Amino acid sequence: MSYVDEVYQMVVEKNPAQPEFHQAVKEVLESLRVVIEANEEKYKKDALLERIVTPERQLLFRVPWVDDKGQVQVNNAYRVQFNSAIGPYKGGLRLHPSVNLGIIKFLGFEQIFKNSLTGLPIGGGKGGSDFDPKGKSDREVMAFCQSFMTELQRHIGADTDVPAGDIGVGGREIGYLYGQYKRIRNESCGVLTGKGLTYGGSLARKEATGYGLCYFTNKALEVLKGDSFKNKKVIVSGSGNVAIYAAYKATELGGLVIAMSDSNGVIYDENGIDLDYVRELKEVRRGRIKEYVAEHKSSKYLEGAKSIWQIKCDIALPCATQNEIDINDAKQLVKNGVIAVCEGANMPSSLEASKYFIENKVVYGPAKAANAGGVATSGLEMCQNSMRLGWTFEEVDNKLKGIMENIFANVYQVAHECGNDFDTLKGANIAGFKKVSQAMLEQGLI
Ligand code: NDP
Ligand code: 2IT
Repeated sequence: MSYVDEVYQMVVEKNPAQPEFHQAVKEVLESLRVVIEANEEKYKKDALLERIVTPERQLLFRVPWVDDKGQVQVNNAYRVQFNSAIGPYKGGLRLHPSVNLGIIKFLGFEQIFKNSLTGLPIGGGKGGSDFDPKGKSDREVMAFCQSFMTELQRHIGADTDVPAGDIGVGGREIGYLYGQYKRIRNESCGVLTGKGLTYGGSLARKEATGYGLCYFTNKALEVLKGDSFKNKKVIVSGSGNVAIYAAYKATELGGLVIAMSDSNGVIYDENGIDLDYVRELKEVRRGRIKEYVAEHKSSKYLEGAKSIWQIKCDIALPCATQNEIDINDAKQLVKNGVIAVCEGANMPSSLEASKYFIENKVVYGPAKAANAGGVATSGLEMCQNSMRLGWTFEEVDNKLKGIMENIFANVYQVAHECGNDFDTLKGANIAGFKKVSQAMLEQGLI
């Protein structure tokens, strides 16, 4: 058995019942096979792959909090500090009932390579809890966040581990988390990113993942197809932070967003979705996407999140969650003539689906490259916090655009060297791995 296959088998055996983690590891190891096999003995002697698939540290803790009825509730919480070879652990916190250790490990593993691709000195980590913010009062969310941070604060720090948002964690949650960190530690610093603009946040961080996704997509379309967003029909799954700002930027670049969704269903309008309405509905009212159709007579509501992939479009931007596109969805998209599928969410396509896009010469933007604009701008927030200075929206946005175009250039170069310009999956995994593996080897036993 080859070294790559041995390590994959070890991961499956040592991490039972963590299918998303297995999937993320398999994808990366398959891409790396060509690099590893060219120098197998050296990598094996250094146990480099065993080290890279094993988190440096995993924290599991309980979060007790009191609900509005006076009842004590308990949630499970996690922070996986996966790899610090190139900088402090960096990655979001996810609050969703589906969260478990395997999901946090898949996200933390992806983050290592994504953060490497940004070119900034940030390592990989991820955290979260099975707490469900949906339907909770602001006071309940605050009580949870304060209790969560009471434990987490002893493990993080501006130079150690810097969490941020992910599903279920936006400006409100980061505010409560940061406030509690400060009360306990008596420090104002860049320990969290995605902070509010009144207390050290960066302009353009909220927009960054969605904007970055579109900068990446537009560049990839230009290089691989001599095309752009202009006059393209775009579908965007999800209607959260990433989806909303991806939809705005796609529109600004000349596309027409005809469908969006949440976990219950899809809104569809051939004339284009009213994005200001969606933003207000989701960001301010925290409502459901179904409410959109009552006030937009030309739109339709389709039950079930999956139905979005049936809609004919030129560009698909999955921005909801992992494994939202399976092989059948991929086949349907290709059959309907899609020219680009770029991932705002983390691992939204199954491995089979990703390969199908590449085989069919679809412009494919793998998550760890295409959605790196969020964490890259978090890196820019850390930089501004360290300098005790703030940049303008335009300055941050220009840096973000430069970073995304640079990521595409690096990914494309490796894909080209590997003999298939469309194999951005291999391109992203190999380009991300190169820097991390070199940093690990240069620092001895980490
Ligand atoms: P939000 O919580 O703001 O929005 C999540 C959206 O996805 C909602 O519309 C939600 O619908 C939908 N969704 C969540 N879970 C599911 C599910 N199981 N099935 C179907 N739909 C679902 O999160 P974000 O926009 O921040 O994150 C979206 C994706 O982008 C995630 O994969 C995240 O990891 C990734 N990402 C986020 C970054 C960031 O900076 N925030 C950076 C890079 C990647 P509903 O309201 O019904 O739950
Ligand atoms: O998946 C991701 O890259 C994020 N949720 C953002 C992480 C960050 O630290 O900004």
